[in-house]
Amino acid sequence: MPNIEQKSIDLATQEVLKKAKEENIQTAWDRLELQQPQCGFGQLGLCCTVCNMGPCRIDPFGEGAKEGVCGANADTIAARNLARKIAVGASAHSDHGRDVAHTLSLICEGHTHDYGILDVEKLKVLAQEFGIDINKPKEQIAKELSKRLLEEFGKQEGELTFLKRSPKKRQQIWKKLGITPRGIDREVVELLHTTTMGVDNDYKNLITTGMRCALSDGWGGSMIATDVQDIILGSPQPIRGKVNLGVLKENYVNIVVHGHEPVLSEMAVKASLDPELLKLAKSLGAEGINLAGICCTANEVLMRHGIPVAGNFLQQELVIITGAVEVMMVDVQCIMPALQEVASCFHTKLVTTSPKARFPGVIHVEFESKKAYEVAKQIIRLGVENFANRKKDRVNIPKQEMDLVAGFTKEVVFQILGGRYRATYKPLNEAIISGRLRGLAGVVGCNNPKQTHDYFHTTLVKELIKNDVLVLQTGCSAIACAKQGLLIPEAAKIYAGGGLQEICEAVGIPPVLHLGSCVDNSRILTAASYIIEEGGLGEDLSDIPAAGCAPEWMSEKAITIGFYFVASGVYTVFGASPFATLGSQNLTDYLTSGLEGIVGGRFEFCDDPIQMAKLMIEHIDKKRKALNLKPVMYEK
Ligand code: XCC
Ligand code: SF4
Repeated sequence: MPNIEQKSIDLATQEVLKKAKEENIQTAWDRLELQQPQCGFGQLGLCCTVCNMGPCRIDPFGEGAKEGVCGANADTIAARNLARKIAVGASAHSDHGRDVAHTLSLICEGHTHDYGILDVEKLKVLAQEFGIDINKPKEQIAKELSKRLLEEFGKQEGELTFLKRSPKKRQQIWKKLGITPRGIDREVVELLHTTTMGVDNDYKNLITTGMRCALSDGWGGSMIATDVQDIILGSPQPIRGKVNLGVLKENYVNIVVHGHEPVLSEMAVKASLDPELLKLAKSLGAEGINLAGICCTANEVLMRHGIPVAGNFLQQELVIITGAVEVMMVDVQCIMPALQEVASCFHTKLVTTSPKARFPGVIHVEFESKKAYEVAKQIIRLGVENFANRKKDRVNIPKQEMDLVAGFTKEVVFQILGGRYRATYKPLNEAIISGRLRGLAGVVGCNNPKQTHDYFHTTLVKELIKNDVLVLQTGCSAIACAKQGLLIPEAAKIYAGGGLQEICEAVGIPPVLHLGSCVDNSRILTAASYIIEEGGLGEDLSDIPAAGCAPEWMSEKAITIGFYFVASGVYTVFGASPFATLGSQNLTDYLTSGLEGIVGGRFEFCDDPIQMAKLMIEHIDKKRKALNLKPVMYEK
């Protein structure tokens, strides 16, 4: 049994885990132990439940069956299982994108007055990408744009509009391979179709179809989510915030938002400032209402409002176990079913809001864009009224809280880097060309109790910045590094190499830039395209001295993100188990080497954070060499 220090490096997490143990409350770490040993066939990707002749399993090493009842072998079964995960991950982020685009259409039809068009510039940029005339009132532009955006989901032919953002050469590679996504829903459905019994039996072809589906998320659904959220909620700007369980306040009504879609959390921000609710809170003995977030929706309200982040994925149960949370309101994705039981050990009210994501017996207040503010107010009122039920003797809020700076986007990052009047990537490109910066890394993804919580993210990122690699982050990974103080400008002096330090000091940025939630990985794709457009670093995304990594991933969404990065030409390292492909050596070889000659990117599986950094740096150096760039200025 791992001790508490092996479960997490985060002191606040350790403290609450001790409390959970004393009070006999189960967390994900305990349930992981109860699952031991986990199913070996599942771990190898060799369990097939696709049809009712099964379930079948392949014994790759012993004397057991090498084929399922239908004759499917290890390669087919492992690739099919993986393809299904890509489809599910894409459906999650893209369905989120659809809901946001739908909200935009409600705004311009006058069906909701709780949101507006806050970034008119961005609205116009998008409209132009879709060939919409922008010489008309913004509502009219938005109306046409939302229609076109929603059509991207159901399109049957042609190609997704945002693909045009990528370098010409990349578009040609996709065309040649036949992986240019046509419509978002179409790619998900087609991929699922190919995985049913007796359709695609070629593991390589399954991966090809999988890449097309993943691209439809990265350059489609997720990109729509990010960009339309910026339009209707405002584009983030660099902003200070605080992170970790210490952001909960003893004398306040604590409301926690958890999930993914900021159309809900944004309203919670507004409602938490409602004078009527504040008055009620005070009349019930609280000093005020304190809103905090968990997971990606936390990143959204942090990026736009500086709302504190209570923690990342593995802290969702712990935030309740502090005993200080009146309401946790959730929408979709990454919400552990266990929350219901944990909440029942305390006064905390768990409130579901999405018709897509309910728990039996849990309070459900359905969120509707048409009466968004009203719904948010109703939920926060539940919290305020629940304050009196808090058991003071069961409250333990850890002290740990850390400052951070977030709110970087593809637009502002590089404005800050020097383009005072116009967003330009010149200073960034020059920094890489001159060797002041070695390159860029995207470090993203979840937590997983199989790995020491936050240890992989933070160890990897420290090693990268030490070697003058500027790190771009999203999701729970960004929260992990923020907790360890890596997202403040001062971190450069302590952790960064000489070149990165000079840049951070000159422009006042942290060595690790927080770009937002997981749909905002699409910001990284667009930023990379701008880098190529600026010039001097090759012609294709695969030429850039850059690498990606999801060191503590758990969600299917992470797999989809990995695939759209790889299919866009990025070398991408995954920690923990290698997607359960191990049972098929052919598939594993294809993902980790075969793909490079085809799409320019490939996967790497690695379970040591220092080694991950080493591999990423090696790749970055390889790309620097191919571009004939000067040696890195401050070689370690
Ligand atoms: Fe979920 Fe997005 Fe993963 Fe965190 S990083 S555990 S997906 S909240 Ni997206
Ligand atoms: Fe078994 Fe083939 Fe059916 Fe899968 S599809 S369960 S391998 S018979």
